[in-house]
Amino acid sequence: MRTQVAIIGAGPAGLLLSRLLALQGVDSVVLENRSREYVEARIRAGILEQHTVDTLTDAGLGERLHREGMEHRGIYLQHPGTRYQLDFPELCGRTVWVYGQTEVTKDLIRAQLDGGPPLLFEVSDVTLEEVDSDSPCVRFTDADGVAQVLDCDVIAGTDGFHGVSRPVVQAAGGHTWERTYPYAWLGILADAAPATDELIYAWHPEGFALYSMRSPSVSRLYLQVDPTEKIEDWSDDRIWENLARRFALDGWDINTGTVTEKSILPMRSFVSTPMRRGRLFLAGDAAHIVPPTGAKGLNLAVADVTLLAQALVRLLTEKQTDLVDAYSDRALARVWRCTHFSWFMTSMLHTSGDDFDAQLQLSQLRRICSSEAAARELAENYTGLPVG
Ligand code: FAS
Ligand code: PHB
Repeated sequence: MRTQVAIIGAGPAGLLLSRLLALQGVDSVVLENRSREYVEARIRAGILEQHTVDTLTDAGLGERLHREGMEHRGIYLQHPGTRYQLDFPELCGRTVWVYGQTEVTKDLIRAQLDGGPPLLFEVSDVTLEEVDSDSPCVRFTDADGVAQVLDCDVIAGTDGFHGVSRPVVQAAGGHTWERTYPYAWLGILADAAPATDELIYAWHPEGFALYSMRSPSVSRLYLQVDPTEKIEDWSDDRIWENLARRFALDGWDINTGTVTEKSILPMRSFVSTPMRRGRLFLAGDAAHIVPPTGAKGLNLAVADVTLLAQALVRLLTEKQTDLVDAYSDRALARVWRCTHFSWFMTSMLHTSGDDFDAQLQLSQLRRICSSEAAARELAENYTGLPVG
């Protein structure tokens, strides 16, 4: 087998990269070790920055997004007795969209299988070879158990945090930073109409809570728990009781409903540099992880592949190396900005049990709710800074 770009991983990063390259006449093959059903069933992000919406729309993937997605003009920040609305258009002229990553992935896969570049599910034994040469290759076993060799010009490592690509880059040297937070998120999907028009990020002495949504009839909610908690110890009633306490506000009630999914998600910040080794380029969670408090993970993956697609088109069609040589530094500038913002939101909103911390957090929240400058800084970062 031969292609110009071998893409490892069919998450949002890999699928969107393949689409963006195809639109510029660069061919690729996407290799995914899970099944289509598994990939499409993963419940993850929910907020799309304007840049992400524009990129998907310009790539011909915006039709269902604009029909079913919900444009949001802001968020609420809450602490006991106060629920304050940030107006994004007023503060920074941008909005965000609520449209689940699950739906983004389904749209990308449907387009890929409808005449797009090859997408092979359920591969195994993926190994990357000759990445320091101009003719790397990927060895793998296909879904029928047949050993394959994919010769290519470039390999894109978009295989997430547990993939095989980052270790190949790190084997030639590099640096990683990691911070594991002393809390986790218990997340639920519920057949319940959201009791709010926009997301609520709530600080509470018992812990953080986030009120999000997927549609006018499906709510997505999270509450801060200890990382050692076991989901089987959390009945639906216990979850709803904790959420109701943390969002409590006079004259307002939470909407409960049937919980259709619940899980506990770890919280970490992770950055790996560089994002390149020879003809192997990393993008998305393969290179970095952010805690979901800033709604950055998926959007950062999209920003990476926007830069990487531009660089690979320039390399493979114009034979110019300037953009691939600059890719890692350009991508990492935004990675660190989003890593800081995600850390900032996480540190401000999650209780540690220390009362001094609590006073600092409440002071920061009151500052944002009373200062246009402080609110604008949050709004600009939350809605996404320009890419590139
Ligand atoms: P992904 O991990 O999505 O995709 C990588 C793909 O590579 C996967 O399909 C995997 O199966 C495949 N793969 C791995 N190893 C392979 C191999 N050896 N060979 C072939 N394929 C291989 N972000 C938010 O903004 N908000 C959230 O609320 C949020 N919640 C999250 C919850 C969870 C449990 C997780 C894990 C992440 C969450 N994220 C959230 C972040 C998430 O949305 C990621 O940022 C996003 O999926 C990044 O996309 P990719 O880089 O494509 O990586
Ligand atoms: C979600 O809807 O899953 C979501 C929204 C905002 C976040 C994190 C997750 O910050």
